[in-house]
Amino acid sequence: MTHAYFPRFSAEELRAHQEAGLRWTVAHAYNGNERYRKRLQDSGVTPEAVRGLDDLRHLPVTTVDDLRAEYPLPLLSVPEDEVVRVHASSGTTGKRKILAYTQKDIETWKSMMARCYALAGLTPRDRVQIAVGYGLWTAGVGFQLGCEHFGAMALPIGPGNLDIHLQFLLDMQSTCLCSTASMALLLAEEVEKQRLQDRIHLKRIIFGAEPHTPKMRQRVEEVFGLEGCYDIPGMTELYGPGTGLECDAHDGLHYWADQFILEILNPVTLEPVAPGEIGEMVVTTLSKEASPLIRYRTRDLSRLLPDPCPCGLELPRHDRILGRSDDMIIFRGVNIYPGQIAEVLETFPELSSEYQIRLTRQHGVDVMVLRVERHPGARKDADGNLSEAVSTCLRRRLMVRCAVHILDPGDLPRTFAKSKRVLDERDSE
Ligand code: ADP
Ligand code: K
Ligand code: ZN
Repeated sequence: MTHAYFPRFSAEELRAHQEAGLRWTVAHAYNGNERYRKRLQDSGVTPEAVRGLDDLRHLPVTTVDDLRAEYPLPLLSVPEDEVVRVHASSGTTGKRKILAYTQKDIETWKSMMARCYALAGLTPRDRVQIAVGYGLWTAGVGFQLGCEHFGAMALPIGPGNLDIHLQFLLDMQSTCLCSTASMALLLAEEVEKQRLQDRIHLKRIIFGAEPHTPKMRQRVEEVFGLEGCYDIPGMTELYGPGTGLECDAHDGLHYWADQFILEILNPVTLEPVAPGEIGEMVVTTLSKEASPLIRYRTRDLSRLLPDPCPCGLELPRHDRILGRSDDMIIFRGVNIYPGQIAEVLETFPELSSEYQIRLTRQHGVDVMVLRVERHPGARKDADGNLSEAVSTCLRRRLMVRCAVHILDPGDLPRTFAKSKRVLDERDSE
């Protein structure tokens, strides 16, 4: 690991650094953005009153509604001539979010991304095949900038284009792939189909943008014979991809606490959860200029992992992103996250990682149908018993009744981007 990319802070130094960043951010937002100033004033907060991390809880939270209210340049806290670029989110949930960057914001993001490549064990000799979207999205640009800054060779292909990806894997002998888990799976399936495994020398995959399951990872690792897979978190509001990375201990993700404060709050009461419990990730940036975040509710669910990491890196860790609080399905009055269904499916070796949930309403009653693919190695004639067993398990674990249909491997739609796991058609009937 190249230490140049990692700040060596003691716990006290990190705290002092975060407190200085918090004070700077509150004053910057207060002076630069009308809406922030009003929100802070309404909560009785002046910048002078914010001294340290204990004051964080008195600050109002910022939500996606605040972004909508100031569309198209939300949270803007610098004069417009300091803005050098905008990016937008893919809008998985509702209206597109557009966020602005200053030159310094781009530099910060770039070094965060470079740190990710360093933690994943890359060197400037690596060839990095980037298979995520370029353009308005942060994904392609983020991986690209960080890769060049780190000094490895970027192969900017973008998503889709399976033929070009295969050609580059073969001809360029790429050593690292950056993609969504869905795209990695799609490529792995194609490589297997064309029996190209022995001619490809991919060592690592960095994947993000969507949750993935251990099964997806295992399948991809097996096909490519990888040294490691690294989960990368990121969101447009917080620069883009690269706000942390899974390390070689493969137990959670280190996050860049020198760039933002992470709180885990109960999404209903907005109080901090007990250490190690699941809650909503709420972030406060420490040096972001164009669109600073003060207690921004990400809607993503995770938990802090308080124990020191065996890899020795002192930066703190959170668990992988376990889902979005928006993805919650309310089914016959029961709250369920797709991730909980995925966890049940994980326990059946006869099933693959690919599933889809369809919700409809029949005679005023919610109906759920789960479609899941059989594992390529499993027997088809056992489908009847299998669907029965899965259905029983879901009823016991999540208290939902649903019909389970077992499909052949490859029957569900594949995507280059984020897989859509839930089709909610209850309002269209
Ligand atoms: P959106 O998808 O809302 O349009 P973005 O394109 O900015 O917005 O994507 C950010 C979101 O993608 C995160 O809030 C999170 O829900 C999801 N995401 C990003 N990386 C991961 C990851 N490694 N694991 C799980 N989910 C992720
Ligand atoms: K400009
Ligand atoms: Zn670690």
